[in-house]
Amino acid sequence: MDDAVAAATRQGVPNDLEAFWMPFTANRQFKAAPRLIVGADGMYYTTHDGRQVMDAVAGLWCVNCGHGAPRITKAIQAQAATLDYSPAFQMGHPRAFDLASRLADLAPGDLDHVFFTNSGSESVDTALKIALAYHKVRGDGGRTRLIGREKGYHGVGFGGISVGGIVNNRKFFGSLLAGVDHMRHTHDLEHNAFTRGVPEWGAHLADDLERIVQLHGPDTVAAVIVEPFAGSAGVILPPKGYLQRLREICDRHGILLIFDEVISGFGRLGTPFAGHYFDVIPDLMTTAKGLTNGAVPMGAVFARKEIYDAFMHGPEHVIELFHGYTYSAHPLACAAAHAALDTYAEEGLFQRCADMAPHWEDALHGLKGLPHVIDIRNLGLVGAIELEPRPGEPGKRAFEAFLKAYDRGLMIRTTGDIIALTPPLIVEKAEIDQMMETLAEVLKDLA
Ligand code: PXG
Repeated sequence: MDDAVAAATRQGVPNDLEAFWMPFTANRQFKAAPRLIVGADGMYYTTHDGRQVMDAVAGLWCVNCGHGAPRITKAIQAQAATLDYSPAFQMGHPRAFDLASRLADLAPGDLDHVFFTNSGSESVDTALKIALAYHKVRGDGGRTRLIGREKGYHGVGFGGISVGGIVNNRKFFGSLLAGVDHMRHTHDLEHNAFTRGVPEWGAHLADDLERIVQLHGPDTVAAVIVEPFAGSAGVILPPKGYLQRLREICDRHGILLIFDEVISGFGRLGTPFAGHYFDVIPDLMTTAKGLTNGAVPMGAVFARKEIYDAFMHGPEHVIELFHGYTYSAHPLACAAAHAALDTYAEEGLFQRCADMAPHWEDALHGLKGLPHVIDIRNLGLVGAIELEPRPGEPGKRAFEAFLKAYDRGLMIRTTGDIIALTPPLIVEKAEIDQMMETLAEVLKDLA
């Protein structure tokens, strides 16, 4: 153990846990039995009580290169010592331009302009605003409606929760954005339980978009936003042909298609982006997370050339898009992103993900038949195990699985009664097998 990590374990739990209002956390449960992380390296965390815990979630779907990737650490250190900050508005720094060019090269199709943000939520709000403004600057400002999907997760900004479809993320927060509608989700255990990879059944569910478009009138709709596969709702995979169908409907009606690739981007499916994997190119693409391997907050919105060009009119001294953040293209984030892209390329991590996916699929589906398991889903290095909810206590069984797995040295994620798995792309076969062994013990031990 590294000296600093050892010192942190000796320090143990802070005396007062009260002041920190923890995000998306059961605060009282946590503070009664804290789970603190003091170090991380490769596939493993070190906990405050000095245990090693294997990371089956890549942090929160972001640490695709594994923890503490040396190039990234060094790049951030060097950047902090050279240029800590430079103004984001009316000024630039060279690494931001290089990064945008590299990202444009990595992106599918002509998604070749990049707007930097600091998170997935900001990327989503940015993309929605670009979509609305795009129609406005083209003189088609009647297109103001945004369409999302039930069970969609697009972060926690007001734009993101408005187009998102996760009830608890919406119902406490008032009336949200006006003029938003939602397609039906594609989760269907009756037809698709225990499918390996994408389900054959369900492409027709995309036609719900046509229904909504016709309800409101096509010329009122600005954009449709979906995750290529729904992550936070519990890994819901698009039926074969579904995304193509969305693309066709959008094209037919002049509606922008936005792919939210905050978790599917940067190799999760074995390709740079899910758009490559599914061979469907959106008009706008939101990213974050794996962009910097989670080491510094950063997001990026990719726009097709035609969208960028639509703004480049009028007097040259006038700002074309009234939007941006103090920390857009922050130098530390740019350094981390460059180093993450170097690491992905030099270690061939996207290909590694594709090569590992069959073993992942077999290992994961080996859990079929264990207690409470009602579905198993997989794609790339993503997996989900759906559990039968305990009557009257939705989510409790999976939360107990999370606690039991943590006690046994495995970090998983749960959402409702679904266990989500998405390991760093450096995961070894033996580690996958170890994960599944631990999960099998946990499932057998659950009430
Ligand atoms: N879009 C998508 C598709 C996401 O998955 C966001 C936007 C928001 O990103 P920020 O950076 O603002 O959090 C996300 C975030 C989980 C989990 O375990 C998923 C996310 C975040 C934390 C946990 O499902 N997704």
